Amino acid sequence: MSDHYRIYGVELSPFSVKIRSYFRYKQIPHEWIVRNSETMADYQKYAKIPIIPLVVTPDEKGLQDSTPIMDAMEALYPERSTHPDEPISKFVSLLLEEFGDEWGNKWMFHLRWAREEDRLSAGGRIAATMAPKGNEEARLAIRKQIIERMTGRVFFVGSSEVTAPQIEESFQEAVELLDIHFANRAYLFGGRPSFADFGLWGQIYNAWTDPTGAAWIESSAPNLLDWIHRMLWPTAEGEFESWTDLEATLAPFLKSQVGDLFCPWTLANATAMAAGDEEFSVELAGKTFTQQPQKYHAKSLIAIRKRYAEIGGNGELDAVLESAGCLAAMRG
Ligand SMILES: N[C@@H](CCC(=O)N[C@@H](CS)C(=O)NCC(=O)O)C(=O)O
Repeated sequence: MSDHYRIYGVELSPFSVKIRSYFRYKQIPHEWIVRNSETMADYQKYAKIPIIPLVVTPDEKGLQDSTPIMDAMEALYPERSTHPDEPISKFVSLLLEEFGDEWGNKWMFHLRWAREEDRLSAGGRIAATMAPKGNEEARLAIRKQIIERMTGRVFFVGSSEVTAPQIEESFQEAVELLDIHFANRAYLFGGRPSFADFGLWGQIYNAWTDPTGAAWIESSAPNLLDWIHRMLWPTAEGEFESWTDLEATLAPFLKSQVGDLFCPWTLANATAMAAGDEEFSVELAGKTFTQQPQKYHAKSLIAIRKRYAEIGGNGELDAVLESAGCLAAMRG
């Protein structure tokens, strides 16, 4: 039995850095292990599916899937809770975490692989962690392979010539709204990080490590940039704020991103999955968004609905979700 957790991940994996930041904030003893050719055999001993992050517990159990990992750790390490006490904020935080993982991942994936300079940057950095040290030829060959594989996969997250402007507008609007929200607070729900911070940050931080995402954020969003830096090593700087204090600047983000885009998208995705459709189209803020269904999202929609159902009726929360356009999706 070891005395610490092991996190297998890579810097360019948004879900991996999400979990690393969470462990750092919770002060859970852990070791960050880059998954590469040297550590692959160990990784494979514990990973049930070929995704990162993989957390190996002190008693040698492999855990995967970032949200259930945080749930499990939150139960074991309740100190420095990452759930606001107040019910509205608590649920909105869970919903924003789900949004970050699922819609935020479209921003990140699209921005990383849509343009040549971003591909070369990300492909080059991934190749550098995989190629033998000092072997430039091997690095370039791996970079080429990665870029070919990943650009062939962008349609998995709905990125195409048609949806590119929609994904980019969503990202730019999110950057603008979050920058306003962070003008006078350290984290999304006040003075300490919540589930929502970890979910959104993994994606936005990764987008910021790429040239296009960095240029867009750094040219216009200094408060968001501070949060990106802060979330690498998050600390408690104060208490959670009440929803009444957060609402003025967080509700517009909830409506324009979650209510107007993510909720109708995830509902259409679930319907298409259930019908076995190969492709679906949905109107998002007046524009048609077309992609093939994504299996995992149908599963995570069920999980967030379960969290909503567990609350068992809260009129104030329902009013917030209704005015943001999110209530119908949570009720199913
Ligand atoms: N739902 C999973 C998603 C994890 C995921 O998609 N990980 C990506 C990297 S960010 C992955 O492992 N892709 C395959 C690979 O890199 O081998 C979670 O929350 O952990």
